[in-house]
Amino acid sequence: LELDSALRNAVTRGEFVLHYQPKVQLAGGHVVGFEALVRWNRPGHGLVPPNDFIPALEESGLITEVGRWVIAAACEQISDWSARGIDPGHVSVNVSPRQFVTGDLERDVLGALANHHTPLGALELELTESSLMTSTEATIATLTHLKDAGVQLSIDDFGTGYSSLAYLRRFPIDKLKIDRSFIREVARSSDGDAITLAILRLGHSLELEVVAEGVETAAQLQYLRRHECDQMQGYYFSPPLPVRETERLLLARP
Ligand code: G
Ligand code: G
Ligand code: MN
Ligand code: NA
Repeated sequence: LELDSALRNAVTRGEFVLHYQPKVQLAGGHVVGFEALVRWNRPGHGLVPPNDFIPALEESGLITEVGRWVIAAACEQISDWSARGIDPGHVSVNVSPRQFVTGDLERDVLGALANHHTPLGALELELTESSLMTSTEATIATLTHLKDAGVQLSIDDFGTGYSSLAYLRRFPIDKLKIDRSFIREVARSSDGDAITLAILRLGHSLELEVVAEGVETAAQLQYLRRHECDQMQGYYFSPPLPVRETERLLLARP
């Protein structure tokens, strides 16, 4: 396939870039971190969004290699900012289930942290529920080792995957990210409210931080603040930004 062969060379040709979407603390309104989101600067095509190539990477297995690049690039960026006195808070990267199964996630992450002397606690991994459903002793060991190395762990798109919640106790998770399909319904339908409230209660009773994704309106923000959601991310505050604009935002911070 043309797409596959173009993707195969994209890492070595340095065609991937990361954009950074701010995460805002609802109490106080300051930026406390960013989600790193990959884009492909494909020659002749412009900046290609991840939905157009992540599925192909997952199918071909190339996601392991690209995922390794994403982790290393985020660690390098955190260290670069840190060396220049810029504190981004935490930076999270998305991890595909395949990186657990076929890749050596633990080695990739610990290697990148060491290579770039990344400050402890700055890297966060966003895992999906499906990664955690294929839970083996190896998954538990990997997550425990990462946690011991100061890596924060969150569950992305929470509420859209399998419904077993047992993994919340088995794994050393720090945060839940409420999927934006639920946030969209907040302040619009009572179902959306009920699910969002249930996730907030579940998260807080397990002493996890809860993050809302896809916040687009003031009404959603007010709702989330009233119900003590910890952090929010979404176009209402900012879209994902290229590095330069991310730096501008960090440097403009009071
Ligand atoms: O940035 P955007 O909203 O277009 O991202 C769309 C989807 O692509 C999201 O679900 C996001 O989790 C996923 N995505 C973005 N960057 C990465 C990445 O580095 N690795 C993986 N596995 N998924 C990513
Ligand atoms: O699945 P994941 O949470 O990783 O998806 C992140 C993606 O969501 C990014 O590609 C980003 O562009 C997109 N996104 C971020 N904020 C918003 C928002 O407020 N509304 C919508 N519709 N998408 C958003
Ligand atoms: Mn995510
Ligand atoms: Na998500």
